[in-house]
Amino acid sequence: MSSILDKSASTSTADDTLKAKSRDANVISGGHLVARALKNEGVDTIFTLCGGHIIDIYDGCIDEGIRVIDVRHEQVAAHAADGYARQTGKLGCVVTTAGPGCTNAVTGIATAFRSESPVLHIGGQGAMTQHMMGSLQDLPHVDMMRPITKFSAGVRSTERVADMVSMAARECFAGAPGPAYLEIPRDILDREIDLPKAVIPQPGRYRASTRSAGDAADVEKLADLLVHAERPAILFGQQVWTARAHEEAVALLRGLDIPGYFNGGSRGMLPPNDPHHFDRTRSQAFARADVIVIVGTPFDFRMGYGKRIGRELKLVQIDMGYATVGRNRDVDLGLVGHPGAILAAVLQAASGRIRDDKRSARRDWMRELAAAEEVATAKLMPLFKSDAGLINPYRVAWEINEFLGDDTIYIGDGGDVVTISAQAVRPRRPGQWMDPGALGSLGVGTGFAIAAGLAHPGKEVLCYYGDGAFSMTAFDMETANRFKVPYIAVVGNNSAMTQIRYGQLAKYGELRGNVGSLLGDVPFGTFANMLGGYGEEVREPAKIAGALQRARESVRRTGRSAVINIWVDPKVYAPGTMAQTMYK
Ligand SMILES: Cc1ncc(C[n+]2csc(CCOP(=O)(O)OP(=O)(O)O)c2C)c(N)n1
Ligand SMILES: [Mg+2]
Repeated sequence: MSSILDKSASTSTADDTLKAKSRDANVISGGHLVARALKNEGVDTIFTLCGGHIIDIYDGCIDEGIRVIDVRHEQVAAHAADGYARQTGKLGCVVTTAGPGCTNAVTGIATAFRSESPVLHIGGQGAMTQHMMGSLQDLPHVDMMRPITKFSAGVRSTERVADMVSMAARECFAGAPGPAYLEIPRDILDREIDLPKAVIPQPGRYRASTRSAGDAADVEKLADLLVHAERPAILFGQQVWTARAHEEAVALLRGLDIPGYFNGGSRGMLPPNDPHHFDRTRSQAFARADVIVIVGTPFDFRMGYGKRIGRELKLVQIDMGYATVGRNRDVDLGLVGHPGAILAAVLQAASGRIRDDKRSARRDWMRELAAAEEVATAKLMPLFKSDAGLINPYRVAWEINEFLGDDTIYIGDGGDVVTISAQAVRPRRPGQWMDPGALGSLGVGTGFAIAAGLAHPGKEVLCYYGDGAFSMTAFDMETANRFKVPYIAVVGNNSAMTQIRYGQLAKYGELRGNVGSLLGDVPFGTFANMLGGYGEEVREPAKIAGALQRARESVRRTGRSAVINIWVDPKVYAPGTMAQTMYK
């Protein structure tokens, strides 16, 4: 397709021709100091949507070789920065202009906040010389962002720009990770100062290690508990992946013969067929266990605030955040620190101490749970294999799981169709599951897909959307195509906001229950065609597998994202929706 713009001058910051400097090497501007500090922090990519306030940061990124990924909506930029942090284990960075640039990014930053994802949000602001005068797009950004970040501040001088970027980055990793916001006024970004006057923290010299194993006495206590347990179980949460503690976690499960359960980003830490991997029997295990260890996930609504865990057992909580341990639920033992350091220390302290009778008791325990897992799977099988004329969303979930490759990163973005998919989809490797987390934000998928593709160019990316969620951010599929990170989008289309509609129908009946939650019938496959990619409408269950294959081949061949729009039965609901457990 021809373009009305001459794009022969590369837009890529990796292009050396752009780097020819015309500036005096002894002076540096605020925008260039931002880029220098980001580079020192190991940031190789920023996600952004342009605005006059922030263009000097882009210019600095050219000098530092930082990739600038420009999207069509700041929400996507923020989700992508969050997704990039999740996929790389490093600081994610989103740069927005003042006012609406910042407000549009709020959902992405809030999502990172509830998911404890380290994201630095740098925002523009009117010039200091126009402070409080009503400049274009002026808003109290720092105050607005404070409750949804770990740190929110404004930069007051060009000399301190790099220093404050480093300060904000450090705050992102203090305790449980999370986002930070930094506002930089336009004149501070544009001003040039003598290089020696700039405070520029050096790489590796402004942050201490986060690998603290906590209190050694408590590590011993936990080792003792696990050595003597007959029916232990461990639940691993998002933090275990965020902190890249998966190897230590797996070593502990195997070394001490303990069944493992996984939620959020820790799904995929063990392959589905591993004897220590369990996913259908968590409530059974929690009801019968004698020791439960919760690692890196809070007692929030997803855990029933801890209320459903029995009182007769020993409950241990390990978390990176001091304030999370013991919140909502008393625990018998709490440990604060890096989950990998703690779990490695516990394994070492417990190794070789498990008596044979205890070991055989827990092997029986694992056999009992494995048998219960099989029963649970057999119960779901008729739904997974459903041939119903109107496609059952359980069948879609099953087909997607069958389709996943060893390297596919799976992203879920939607209501009931995606909740249902969690019962079937089992990512094959660590880091290959992405969900919004506790904020439950619809619209994360497109940004996450872009981030996953950029972080792992060799991996396949599949995002399963509800039709409601897809329409929120899908236009940035163009961004994915433009930056050569095409992905497979699958839409479970029930022409409704089904997860909400169910509760309305249950409470208000057919006559009054359909307000605000019905959507039009949109053939989303054509959306992919518009962007030069493959699209297909699927209306029969037997045709799902072939359509997914065609999408895979087309993405590989054309470098354009594909959309498989699967029309699903609007009357099939997720179990949690029918029990309305998310509100309990
Ligand atoms: C940004 C945002 N707005 C509103 C909601 C409330 N909400 C939760 S599920 C849902 C319906 C989603 O519809 P769809 O993506 O089509 O999935 P379905 O439930 O229909 O399978 C809505 C609106 C939300 N979670 N996030
Ligand atoms: Mg829907």
